[in-house]
Amino acid sequence: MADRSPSRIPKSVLIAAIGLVCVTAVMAAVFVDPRPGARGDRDDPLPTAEPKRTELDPPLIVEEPGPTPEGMVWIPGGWFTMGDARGAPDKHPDHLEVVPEHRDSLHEHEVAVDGFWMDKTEVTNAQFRDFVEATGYVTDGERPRSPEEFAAQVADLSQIPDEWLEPGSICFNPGFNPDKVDKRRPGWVYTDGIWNVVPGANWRAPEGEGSTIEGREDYPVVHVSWNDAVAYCEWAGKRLPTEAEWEYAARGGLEHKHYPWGDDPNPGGRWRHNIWQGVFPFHDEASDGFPAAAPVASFPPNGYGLYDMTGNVWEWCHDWYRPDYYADSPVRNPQGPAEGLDPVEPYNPKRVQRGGSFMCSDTYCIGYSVHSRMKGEVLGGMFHTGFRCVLDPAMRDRAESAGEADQSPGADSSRRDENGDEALPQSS
Ligand SMILES: [Ca+2]
Ligand SMILES: [Ca+2]
Repeated sequence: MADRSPSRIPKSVLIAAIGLVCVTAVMAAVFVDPRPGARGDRDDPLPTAEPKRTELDPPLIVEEPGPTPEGMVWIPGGWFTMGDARGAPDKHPDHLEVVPEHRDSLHEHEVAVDGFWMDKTEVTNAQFRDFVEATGYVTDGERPRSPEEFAAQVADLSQIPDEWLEPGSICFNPGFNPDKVDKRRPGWVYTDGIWNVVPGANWRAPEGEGSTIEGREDYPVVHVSWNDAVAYCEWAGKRLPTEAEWEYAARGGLEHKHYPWGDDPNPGGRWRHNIWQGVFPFHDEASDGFPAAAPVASFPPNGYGLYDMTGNVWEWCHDWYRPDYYADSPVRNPQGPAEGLDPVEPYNPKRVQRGGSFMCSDTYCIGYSVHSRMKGEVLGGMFHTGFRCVLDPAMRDRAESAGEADQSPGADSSRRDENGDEALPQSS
């Protein structure tokens, strides 16, 4: 069923797909940013953020408060400028029109983040397999859907095609017809056969039935929904990073740079992350050595010792997505808005994703800047979407005080608030 007509793919699923690869002019037509200068004219950039870094009470957590957990690094707390008024570094002059999420991140603002530990790498297939074997967890892509799960997206549930309800996930369709791709037409990436829902595709079978993760144990796990990622984090005694934590960590201690290492996309002619070289979606030159996902840590780490913060696979964040969040977010430990709002699908709230993937090219998506924002449907996994976890000192303190009786992974249920969301550092 890999040749399924794109028009039969659930719209919400497709939007999740496109959101990850790049978004369309259709979206830009729907969402017009009201902020002065927000259209991103390179001759009229937004002003950079005024320094507003003050002493905080209590002071930011900077020093590592205990031993470093295995597989993680300590990210010392500090201030940083979130966003980048320069916009994404690309070869696509209209990218702000076709990828409206990039417009959000033009709004530079000063943010303070308390220190935390972060996984050095994206969560791997081997790590996720340990979780599944220990818990029997079934991912969203592996289970049948009920029609009611589409209630927010479809007016008449009786009209839902049967295949929408089958287990499966979204993959790139290498067999798409390039003659039918018309980039001048709004919405081309939705409907030109570039993506397919592949029955049987899931984290165990990334390319669908018959494929396997055998031999790919150190590759990032993919086809995981936001819910799947949160379930793993809970089992591991960790949580997803907030969007601010993710960007702060991705910058590796640098300020006002596009990439974790600086502003040069490939210093000395050597690629430093796994993206798409060439014109998307027609030809990936793979001059970084990888035409698809790469084993984690195949490229040098950033200044904090983190690998693949940009490129390889997209990474889920804790936060709900709203395009206007940067304009009025807390200064310290922002945790995202209380509710998600995707202006393209206001009935279908999304969570934030960061870092771009091996499918992102400088001719279209540019999701691999440290400041680029993206969104994804909570239940939707994809073949280029994964995650990594963080742990903060308060979580570990709680786990240690509660863990005298039970130190098994996932024993710290005290991290959840009354809404079932993870308890995060104090925001102000
Ligand atoms: Ca590549
Ligand atoms: Ca990544």
